[in-house]
Amino acid sequence: MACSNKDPCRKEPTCPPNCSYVSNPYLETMEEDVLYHFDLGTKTHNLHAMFGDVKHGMGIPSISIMLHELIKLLYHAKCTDVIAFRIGTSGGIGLHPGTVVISKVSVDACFQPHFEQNVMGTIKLYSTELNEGLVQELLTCSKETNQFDTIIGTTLCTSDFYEGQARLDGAFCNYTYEDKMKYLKRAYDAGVRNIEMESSIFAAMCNRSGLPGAVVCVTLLDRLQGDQIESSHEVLAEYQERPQKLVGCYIKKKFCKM
Ligand code: R2B
Ligand code: URA
Repeated sequence: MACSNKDPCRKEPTCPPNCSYVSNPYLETMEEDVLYHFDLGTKTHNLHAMFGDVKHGMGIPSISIMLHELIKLLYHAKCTDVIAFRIGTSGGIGLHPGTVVISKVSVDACFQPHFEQNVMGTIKLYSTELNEGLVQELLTCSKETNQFDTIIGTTLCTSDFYEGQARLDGAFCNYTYEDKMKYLKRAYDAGVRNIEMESSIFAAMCNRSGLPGAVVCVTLLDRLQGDQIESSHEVLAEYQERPQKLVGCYIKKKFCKM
């Protein structure tokens, strides 16, 4: 990579270190980088100590912890008019891989539209319906950009990638191919078009907090055809950009009016 800086009074930029996600040699030449909108800076804060170990995991427990703290952060920061998006990947049911699903509701393994929260041994049920207006606005965006297939559907949220999603390729499997297909077909008949692992608690916590929320996930495979994710790295990388593109388009349209 060629790094050139014509101003002799300024330090020569060095190429970004390997581990970096940024691609800007000038960052290395700055005495301080103030992240204005976060009210953080490289001189005033030890960003590595504060955030160096940030790695959100997968599934309901991880997103639940993150959302608790995010919702409190919004409160302390006195944020208003916030919209929450869960974007990510999923397994499709009866869809071409690469299809983006905007969830109208997240259902549990029995196709019920609620999340069961066990609080001190007592089960509380919270609705997992998603914001209808947001769903329609996102679909309109997808029609306007018209870059990939996008549908509205019900999303099945599970606590496990293998048995929880009726896969035949886990470490354990004490059901048959026929059982799997019967379950996935029942899911399809109940309106389920994709399966992932975070939407139920996301929807429940959005509803409890009053945050309008949307779940937008791309499908990586059609579960009626198989269990293994076999597309190439390049294809999967492109698929994974699709929910970001759709939500990015919504944000631009809604908040960047010229
Ligand atoms: C979708 O993909 C992940 C599992 O591979 C999980 O986080 C999810 O919801
Ligand atoms: N994520 C899931 O949870 N399931 C899949 O099949 C693919 C991605």
